[in-house]
Amino acid sequence: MTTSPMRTASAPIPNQSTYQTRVADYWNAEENPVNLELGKIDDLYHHHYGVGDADRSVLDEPDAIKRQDRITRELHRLEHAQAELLASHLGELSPTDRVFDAGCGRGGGSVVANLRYGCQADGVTLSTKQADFANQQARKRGIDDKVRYYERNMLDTGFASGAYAASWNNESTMYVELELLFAEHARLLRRGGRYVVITGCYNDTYGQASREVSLINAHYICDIHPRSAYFRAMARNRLVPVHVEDLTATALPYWELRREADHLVTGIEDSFVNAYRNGSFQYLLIAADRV
Ligand code: GPP
Ligand code: MG
Repeated sequence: MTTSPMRTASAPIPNQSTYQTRVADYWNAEENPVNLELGKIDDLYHHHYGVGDADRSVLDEPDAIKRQDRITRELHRLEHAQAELLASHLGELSPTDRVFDAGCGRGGGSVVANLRYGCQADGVTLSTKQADFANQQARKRGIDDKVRYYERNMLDTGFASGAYAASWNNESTMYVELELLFAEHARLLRRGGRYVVITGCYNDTYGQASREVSLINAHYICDIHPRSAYFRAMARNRLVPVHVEDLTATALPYWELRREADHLVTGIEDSFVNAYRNGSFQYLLIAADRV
């Protein structure tokens, strides 16, 4: 007996999950002074934390207004150092190369890459507001012919296969499933291309997610992966690590300073300090070659 396929009423397929829509809502509403006040300094708007030794003498500034300003500048200096560190691992890039910024926020990372290498950059974010803001910044800098931002899903960008010399996630992998993410990076990168991630991950040697890691997840509506998951998912998606760096110790001074910045704190600072100190959480850089 042959049967004919049953016809079902076709339901529209949403292009993003309800979870992703909630994440977009968060970033469309986000206006934390710690992001906007730091970004205003030089129009480099970062959505990640800082690395390196902090100049804590800014806390001793006697003038209250100057003290705030010096703390803001010092935090921005540390965040900028983190962006430069990531960019320094992208490999030899030339102005004809194209790079992909997965989870670009307000756009700072792509601008840093463009200023450093003259390369073209495509950034994606789930947030319309962030994409619009970042494109406006690129126009203001006169680099909008080379640096562009899109409201798109980093797991399914629609960009051309093999078109990218380098790509990265700067603190955005905790919003996605790593297998799906690395499959998309592997598709977009040309053979020999470079992938870089800087991320917070939970430490497998601690066990599972600590209370502090869970608080960070709740704060940002994200799902921090264990360290092991990165290497497993990379190995399955043609991404071979070439450099792995535990940045945890170098990430702490930023948080120890940020938690004293009354004009900038968001309430999550102690969770980061405690998570790093109790060994449950690590700040990691992985650079990998697309083979
Ligand atoms: C946001 O940076 C970063 C994340 C939401 C990812 C979570 C990161 C981990 C390492 C777990 P932001 O600059 O927008 O955050 P904030 O507003 O706190 O400065
Ligand atoms: Mg920030």
